[in-house]
Amino acid sequence: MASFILHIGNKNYSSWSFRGWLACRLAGIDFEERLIPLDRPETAAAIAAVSPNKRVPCLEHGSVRVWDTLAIAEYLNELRPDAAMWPESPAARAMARSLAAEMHSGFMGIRNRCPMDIRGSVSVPNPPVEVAADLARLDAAWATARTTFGAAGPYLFGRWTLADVFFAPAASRCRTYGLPLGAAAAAYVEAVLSHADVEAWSAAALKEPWRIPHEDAAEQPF
Ligand SMILES: N[C@@H](CCC(=O)N[C@@H](CS)C(=O)NCC(=O)O)C(=O)O
Repeated sequence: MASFILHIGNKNYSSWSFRGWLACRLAGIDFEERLIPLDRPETAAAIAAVSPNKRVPCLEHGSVRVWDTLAIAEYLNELRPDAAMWPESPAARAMARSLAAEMHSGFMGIRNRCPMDIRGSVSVPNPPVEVAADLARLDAAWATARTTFGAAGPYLFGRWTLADVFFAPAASRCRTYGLPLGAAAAAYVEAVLSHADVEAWSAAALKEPWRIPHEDAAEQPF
């Protein structure tokens, strides 16, 4: 039995579970995933039984419970220093942590208006102002990381790190909603969506039977 258990929500809809799962993959741990379908009568009790804050993802490691994706990322980074989950240099690491924290606490326009729906596909070429503002910030943030630290590869800090993990659901939303992006941001989104772990999660999302209509891209009022 794996010593780590990651409790997650639906792969199609749960953007935080997506980040937690990608962090476990980046850490290189052997983990069992336990999926709790969201938005059903039994969901709240099922999550409360495994997660102190009644949210997923929650990582179980022996008697240790780690909830919230930032805490999961930092816990795994401490346990697995060889996985180099953050960039090497303090300056790059500071930027990577700032970006992950910014994603964690911000981008409410895109998060509220464009729920993650991996299997969805719509076209929103003229997004509402709050989504457009978030896209402009994503474009600038990604460009700063890429031009300052990204020369060695296609990701924000060259190789795949936790910073990319935190933006993976944003990249997925860019594809689902056909959001307008500059060339550099579009290339970064493509690189993220082509990462093997992102492809594996997305493929599993496509096979899920559950639907949450109010979270579907096609149901959003654009
Ligand atoms: N800040 C938390 C957010 C976790 C969160 O909001 N998770 C959602 C799913 S994406 C959840 O558990 N919702 C509970 C429910 O739908 O009943 C984190 O970083 O993990």
